[in-house]
Order: sequence, then structure tokens, then C-alpha cells
Amino acid sequence: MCARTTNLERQMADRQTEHLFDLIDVNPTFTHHLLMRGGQIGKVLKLPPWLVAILTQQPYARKDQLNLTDHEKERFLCAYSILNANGTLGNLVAIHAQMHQQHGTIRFLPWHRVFLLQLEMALRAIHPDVAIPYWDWTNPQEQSIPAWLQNVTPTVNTPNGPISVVRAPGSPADLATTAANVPSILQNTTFNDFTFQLEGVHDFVHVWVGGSMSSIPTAPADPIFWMHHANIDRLWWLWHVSAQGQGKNPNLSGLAAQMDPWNIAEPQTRDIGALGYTYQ
Ligand SMILES: [Cu+2]
Repeated sequence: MCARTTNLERQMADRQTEHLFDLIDVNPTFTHHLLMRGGQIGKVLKLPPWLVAILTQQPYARKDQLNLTDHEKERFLCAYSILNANGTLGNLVAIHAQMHQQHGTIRFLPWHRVFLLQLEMALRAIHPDVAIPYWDWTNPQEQSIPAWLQNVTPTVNTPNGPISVVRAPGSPADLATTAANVPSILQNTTFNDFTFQLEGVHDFVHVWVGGSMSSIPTAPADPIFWMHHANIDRLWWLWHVSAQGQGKNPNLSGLAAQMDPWNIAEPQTRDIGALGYTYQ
């Protein structure tokens, strides 16, 4: 497990297919075998366009959960349950339970960007067409638990014991009230103000979902955690490419700029295109 993590760390700045190669020691998948054949296979076989896009290393899209087809939902949930069964998910939940100065600091956004990529690389090693969907709770149509997740409450085995996902969501009106802060948050002109306010809204959404999501050591067991954080990551990207946010990054240096336990430095987290994904 340690060897795999080290490989992942080393490759993090590289493109998506190269991340996938690194998982092969521990969880060999047919995706790896396909990607190892790379461009060669694309020349001799006719393949679906989405697979050609992966083989030619084009950025993949994280989509609004509202727009997923039934097939896309099924593929995401299936890959998620495989990562639960093989321990990958439980290990990530345990990392989130540790102290990495990832909450209440200016590391919040870059740290969680790296954290999401860890799960997403593992998901895509199972199903290469899957990305983490985002739950856009700023959209009035999404101000409740998405219907397709209501019965998805897995028990996740972690090194610290099993976590059975439970929820006790608040009212759509409460979620709407909090989400209404987002337009003014996007008007901030300093990174520190922006991240401080966005993290506050993020905290409230955790509390709103309730149950496992309300507690740091258990939250990532719930698939909605990853979709909530993809939305936070998306809002950060929206701000980052806006006139207000352009060129503004967290003022981190030395050890504080290292997104431990991964060997990724904050500057490597700034461009989602370089990390291999986009928001759609
Ligand atoms: Cu967190």
C-alpha cells in the first residue's frame, strides 16, 4: 500500500493515464491493460469516442449530478462500491480523519482538490469513463438530497472500524438561504476572504446533510461528500478564472505548501486542466 501511495505521489502532476498506471501494482484492472496499449490500439481497432478521448489524454468532464444519465449514475456507484470493497475508500476516509491542517486554514481548497483526485483516479481505474459528479446545491432544483442517492447509504470499512452512512437532511429553504451567499462570495477580491467565506458555506452544507456528513472522521464515507466537495472545487475554479480571482492563490510556503500526506505542492493544484479535468 505504501509503495503504491509513493508512486501516486510521484506521478500526481502527470496526466491522468499515467496516474492510472500507478494503481496497477495493487488493483490490476482491465482499464490499465487498455491504457498500456495506448495509441497503438486506437490505430488498429474502432473504439467509442469517449475511450479515444481517454487514450489521447484529453481532459475529462465532471458533470452536474442533475444531468447524469441512469447509466452514468450506475457506473459511478458501481465503481464506488468496488473501492469500498477493496479498501481504497476506507483508507481515504481515514486520511481525512487525520490532522493535515485541511480545515479552517487556507489549505482547505488545495488540500481537498488533491483529496478528490485520489478517489477519482481510483474510480477511473475501475471505470475509465467515470468522474466525480458535482452536487450543485446553489441550483434550486438541487436543494435536497439527490433522489438517486437517497438509498445509497453504504457501510464503509476503514482502518479505524466500519462507518454506516446515515443522514438527517434539513429543509430545502435552509439550504437555499445558505446557497444564496455564493454570488457575493464570488465577488471577493482576495483569496483569504474568498476561501474563508466559501468554507463557511461548505461547513453549513455538511451540517445540513447531517449524520455521517456532519463529522470530519466519517463524512467521506458518504458518496455525497465527494459530490459536495466537487461543487466547492468548481466554485473555486469559477472564481479563479474570474476577473476577481485571477492570479490569486493561497500564500503558502515551506511545509504548509505541501499537501500531505501526498507529495504535491500547492502550485501544482492551481490549474485543473493540467490535473486532467474540467467542469461541464
Ligand atoms: Cu474535509
